[in-house]
Order: sequence, then C-alpha cells, then structure tokens
Amino acid sequence: MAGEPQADCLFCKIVSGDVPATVVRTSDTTVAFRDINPQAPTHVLVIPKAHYPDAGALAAAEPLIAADVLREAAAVAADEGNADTGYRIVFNTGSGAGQTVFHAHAHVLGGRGLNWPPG
Ligand code: DGP
Repeated sequence: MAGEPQADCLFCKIVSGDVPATVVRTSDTTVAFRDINPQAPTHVLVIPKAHYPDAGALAAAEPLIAADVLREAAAVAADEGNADTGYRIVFNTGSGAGQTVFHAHAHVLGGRGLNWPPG
C-alpha cells in the first residue's frame, strides 16, 4: 500500500531504528538526520516517515507531509545557523540526477558558499 514501509528500503530502516543515524530533528511525520557522506558543514537529510520513492510522488499522494518536509528542512537550516547566511534544499529525483536512495528526501546543505549552477 502507498506510504507503507518497504523491507528493502534503507531510509525506512532509519525511520524504524533498525539502521542507526545521527538524528537532529523529528516531527510526527518526518525524521532529519546527518548525511553519512557530507558535502558541506551542514548536510542533513529530511525524510517523510512514510515511504514514497521521490519528492514528486510524495507531494502527489501526501501534500501536507511534503510541506512538513519543507518546514523541517527550513528548521534544520535555522538550527544549524544557516538561516541568515543561506542554504540549499535539494531533491535529487531519478538516477540521472544522482538519486541513489529511492525514499523521498530533502538534502539541506549550508555552512559554506554554494555555487550555481550545481554540477
Ligand atoms: P541521493 O543521492 O540524493 O539519493 O542521496 C542519498 C544520500 O543518502 C547520500 O547523500 C548519502 C546518504 N546515505 C546513504 N546511506 C546512508 C546511511 O546509511 N546513513 C546516512 N545517514 N546517510 C546515508
């Protein structure tokens, strides 16, 4: 069923606690934890607890939870001291765009200058 945990999903296992992660924030619908391979001083992933393969699928099925992900991403940036200096929220979508974990997630990047366009 849509949104249900998937046995083979790494981020569902982080939600359940079966895989450890450095969690920095939680809400009723989301978990935020530090990326294992940080690309900036702040590199936190915000995920919905429900399983959807990417951000577009999440927004189509659960728009309120998609908004929760964005709100929590902004809160992480504020917690990390990035609200005034600037930060980036990224949703890699599809393997051609670098998505490697097919459970929707926002990357929150900050704490250094960020170039545009991204690579
Ligand atoms: P993406 O490439 O957009 O699908 O991002 C997936 C991110 O997940 C990538 O930046 C590395 C991170 N990641 C992969 N495995 C783990 C893990 O076991 N723990 C944590 N904390 N992050 C992980």
